[in-house]
This record gives sequence, structure tokens and C-alpha cells, in this order.
Amino acid sequence: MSLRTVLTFGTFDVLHIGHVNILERARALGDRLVVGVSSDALNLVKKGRLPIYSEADRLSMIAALRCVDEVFVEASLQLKGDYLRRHGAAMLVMGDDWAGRFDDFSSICEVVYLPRTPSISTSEIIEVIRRVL
Ligand code: C2G
Repeated sequence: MSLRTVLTFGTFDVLHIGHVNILERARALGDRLVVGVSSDALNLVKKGRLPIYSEADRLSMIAALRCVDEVFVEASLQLKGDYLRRHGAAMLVMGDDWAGRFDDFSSICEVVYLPRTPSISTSEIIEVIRRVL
């Protein structure tokens, strides 16, 4: 019987409980979890700034989590379909801030949006740190 691979994408900058929650819930939906971590260059395009933590550090932290089996660098938003095929994904999981945005990939695998963890985000953490400094 082949293993059911779940794949998810994200920047995972300034790692927090919302990130860990979605990764653990994604892993529980299959047998192995593969995570595409956005490159620094992609983040600059997506969010107009570089992440606080470098690409290498973000990859290391995500790879160190017990629920994560494999990580790779997501270099381009346009390659999502290729990444899903290359890793033999049975399911794509994203937070529901992306609801509906990845439905086109349902021709490749199941697409599932999980509720975000409320009241925490990287940008809020950065804002709080700015305020206390
Ligand atoms: N997340 C969550 N709860 C939060 C914050 C984030 O469930 N409180 C989820 C997001 O919905 C996402 C994942 O954690 O599925 C990673 O979040 P980000 O690092 O903010 O990812 P993002 O930059 O949105 O990248 O092309 C898609 C992107 O790669 C997603």
C-alpha cells in the first residue's frame, strides 16, 4: 500500500503556534507531510519585504518538527502544480486565508483548507516587538 503524502506551502517566518497547528493537522490527514517553504526571493515578491528569518533557517526549523517528513524550497508560485506532481501529493492543505485560491489543483490532488489559528500572525508579532522596543 502506498503512503498518502500531504503537501503544504508557506513562508513560516518567525515560527509560531499557528504554523505548528496547521502542520500537525495537515500531517494527521495523511501518512507523510512535505512542506514547501517559500524562498527569500519569493517572499520579497509576495509581501514586498524579506522575511525576518533566512530561508536556510526557516527550512531547518520546519524540518526539525516531528510532524514534518520532508521540506523543499518553493521558488515560484507558478510551480505549485509541478511540486504537487513531483512529490506525488494526494492532498494539498492550506490555511483558510487561501480558501478557494488553489481549487484548480483539484485535478492533481485533493485540496483542503483548514481554519487558521485565531489571534496570531507573524505580522502581529513583528508589530508587538516594534511597539515594545
Ligand atoms: N496559518 C494558520 N494560522 C495562523 C497563521 C498562519 O493556520 N494564525 C497558516 C497559513 O494559513 C498558511 C501557513 O500557516 O497555510 C503558513 O503561513 P504563512 O507563512 O503566512 O504562509 P504564506 O506566506 O501565506 O504562504 O503560495 C502560498 C504561500 O506559500 C503561503
